[in-house]
Amino acid sequence: MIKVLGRANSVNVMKVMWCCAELGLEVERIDLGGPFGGNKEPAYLKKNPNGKVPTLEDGDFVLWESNAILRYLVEVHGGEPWLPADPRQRGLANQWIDWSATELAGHMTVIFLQLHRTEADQRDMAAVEKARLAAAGLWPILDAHLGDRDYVLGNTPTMADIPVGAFAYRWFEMAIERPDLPNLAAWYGRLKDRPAFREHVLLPLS
Ligand SMILES: N[C@@H](CCC(=O)N[C@@H](CS)C(=O)NCC(=O)O)C(=O)O
Repeated sequence: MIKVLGRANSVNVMKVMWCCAELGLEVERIDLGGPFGGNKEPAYLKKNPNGKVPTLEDGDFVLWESNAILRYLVEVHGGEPWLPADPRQRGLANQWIDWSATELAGHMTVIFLQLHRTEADQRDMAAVEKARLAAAGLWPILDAHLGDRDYVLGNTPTMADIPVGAFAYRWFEMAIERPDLPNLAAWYGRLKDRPAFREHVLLPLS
């Protein structure tokens, strides 16, 4: 059985758990990291030398980096529609997955860690505002793209929706000022209709 090592409230664990649920995979998730600790223990570092979560175990195969895990899961346990067969569609899916990691994640993480994992009197609100403005400049790119489609690649959700969808949850649920992005909001509403998204992503912000 597949094992996912990592606490449920990690955005990167959320992505993996949401993907597993969409693919109908049986998964054992083990709490690790954050208040649970264990991620700096030698036994864990042997599996994931970064000391971060998530780590996937599929039998004796071990994999870290949440987006690499997503790609592995849809390749080995998924297929169409989650893994687009067409190389151009797959390229576009990877474009959005990489965009989430290289452009969006850093800013979203600053906002989240400051507002939800830092005591109010310790918060660097200038850093929050800088990151919020940066993110507010990025989300319109996805909003424009979603103007003529229901999901990132078209009429059905694929692996491309997962990383941006997990960050969209924080974007829409954190108490921050947001530009009006109707296509993004409609897509987020469609994700919220999905049981797998509700179970693994729509958790209390903590
Ligand atoms: N690029 C990595 C980032 C992993 C990461 O930063 N994980 C965070 C949680 S979202 C972590 O392990 N933080 C330390 C902890 O939970 O103790 C991935 O996508 O898997």
